[in-house]
Order: sequence, then C-alpha cells, then structure tokens
Amino acid sequence: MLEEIARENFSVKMRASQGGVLGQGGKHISGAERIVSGADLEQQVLSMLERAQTHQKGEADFINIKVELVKPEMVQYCPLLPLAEHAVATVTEGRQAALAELVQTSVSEAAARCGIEAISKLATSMRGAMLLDSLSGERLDALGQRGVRVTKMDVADAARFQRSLAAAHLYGDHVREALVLASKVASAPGIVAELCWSDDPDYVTGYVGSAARGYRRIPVLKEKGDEIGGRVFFVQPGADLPRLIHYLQEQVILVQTGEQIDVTTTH
Ligand code: WAQ
Ligand code: MG
Repeated sequence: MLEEIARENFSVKMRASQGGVLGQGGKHISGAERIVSGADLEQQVLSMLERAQTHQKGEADFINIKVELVKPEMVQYCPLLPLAEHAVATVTEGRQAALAELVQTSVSEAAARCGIEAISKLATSMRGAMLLDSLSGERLDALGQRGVRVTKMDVADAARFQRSLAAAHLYGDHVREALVLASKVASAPGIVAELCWSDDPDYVTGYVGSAARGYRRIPVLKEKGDEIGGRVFFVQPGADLPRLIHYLQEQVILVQTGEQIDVTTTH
C-alpha cells in the first residue's frame, strides 16, 4: 500500500493574476505546471506560491494552485524537441526568422503573418494560447482572453534534464519550461507549429516549435521592457478541435529527454 502511494504522481498547476474578479479576467501575472511525486508535492506547492508572489510583472491578488492525482495509466510520453538557435540581433530580424520558420513547417505565409500580428497586437497578455488555422490564419478557439492553457506536463526525469540543460548552457525557468511545453504541443493531434514569445518584460527570447523542425529558438522577438507576449498554435485545417483541446489541457504528458541537448546555430 505504502509503495503504491509512493509511485503516485500529482499534477500541480499554478496561475496568478491581478485585478480580476474571482480569478476571472484581470492581468495574467504568472503560471506554472509540473508533474511531481507525492514526496515532492509539498515543496513544489510552496515554491509555486513563492513564485506567484514574487513575479516581475506585479503583485498577484488571486493565486490558484490546483493539485490532482495522476494515475500511472493516465500518462503518455513524447520526445523532447531538438533545439537549434537563430543568430539574430534585432526584433525585425527575429520576426523575419519566425516567419521563415513557420512557412517551412507548412503554415501559410498569410497565417504566419496573422500569428505574429495576433501576439504583437494584444492589449494585455493572455493566460493561454490562441488557436489559428494554419492556412487561413483565422482564430479557431472561442476562448477569448483566456485561450487554451496547456497543462499536465513535465519531463520524465527532472534531474537528467537539469544536467543536460546546464551542459548546453541553457539556464533559467523560461527555457526549461518552454521546451517541455513546446514538446507536448508539437506532439498534439492536429498541430502544425507553435509561435511563442515571453510576456516577461525583460525576457525577449521566443521560438517556433514543430514536430517537423524542432524547437527553433529566436533570441529577440520583442523589445526589452515590452510586457506583451503570447502563444499561437497553428492547426491543420479540418482538425478535430475538441480532441486537440482535450489533449492540450487534460492529457498527462511526460517528455522523455536524452542525456545530451545539442544546440546548433542557424543563420
Ligand atoms: N499554455 C498555453 N499558453 C501559455 C501557457 C500554457 N501553459 N503558459 C503561457 N502561455 C502563453 C500566455 O499567453 C503567456 O502570456 C505567453 O504564453 C508567454 O508565457 O529561452 O517565458 O511563460 O528558449 O512568459 C520562450 C523562450 C519563453 C525560452 C516563453 O513564456 C527560451 C515564456 P511565458
Ligand atoms: Mg511570463
């Protein structure tokens, strides 16, 4: 019995906002999602609480931390996306690289432009991602400012992942969490590609992710000080949307990482 409990994992989700009503609306401050063992649960909940209370984007007046049991039979696995980095120095070059990357994953140029514009024109950052048709660029979800929030994911072996990130000189929560999220998204049924840049004012890096081309890191996708960031998921025309959204929001995914992360540079 005890052994069984020790083998059980928990999904832990945190989201923090400011100025909403009962957590609806307002400004999104921060969010995080992990899958942790029962032994690590308490410490993880505390560290998420601390993170919500000390975020650069401001003081949260609403913090939601949700803990759910994950049974072993609920878990599916996907591979970590391979990583390559673009050598760009300005926002213009970065967005040009993002456009070219998206087009190479078979997102249409019109839809790719819609995606870049959809993020850059946001008045405030969203909690989740926008789903856009990869041909027409039309918004497909009806979730407004909330968007689709990808949760219930982590790496299968956190210590190994941490070692390989450090060996590749990839430091900090942003890249660790983005690699996991992008790997889950790329494995989802009906996804063609993802475009992302951070909403943290000091973090200007973003990426284009896809199963076809991997995690294509782009060092500059916005100006420093800009509080607007976001995510667009480009969807195959005619994809089964309820199935896709269920996978993104509910399917428990552990990302399998290798011993080493190779970072290649592209120009
Ligand atoms: N599901 C869907 N959308 C999300 C999620 C999620 N779990 N988390 C964040 N978003 C959306 C939301 O609109 C945020 O405003 C936006 O993405 C940016 O979130 O160095 O830090 O957590 O290689 O600020 C990418 C580059 C960093 C990392 C991305 O995003 C690197 C980042 P942030
Ligand atoms: Mg952020």
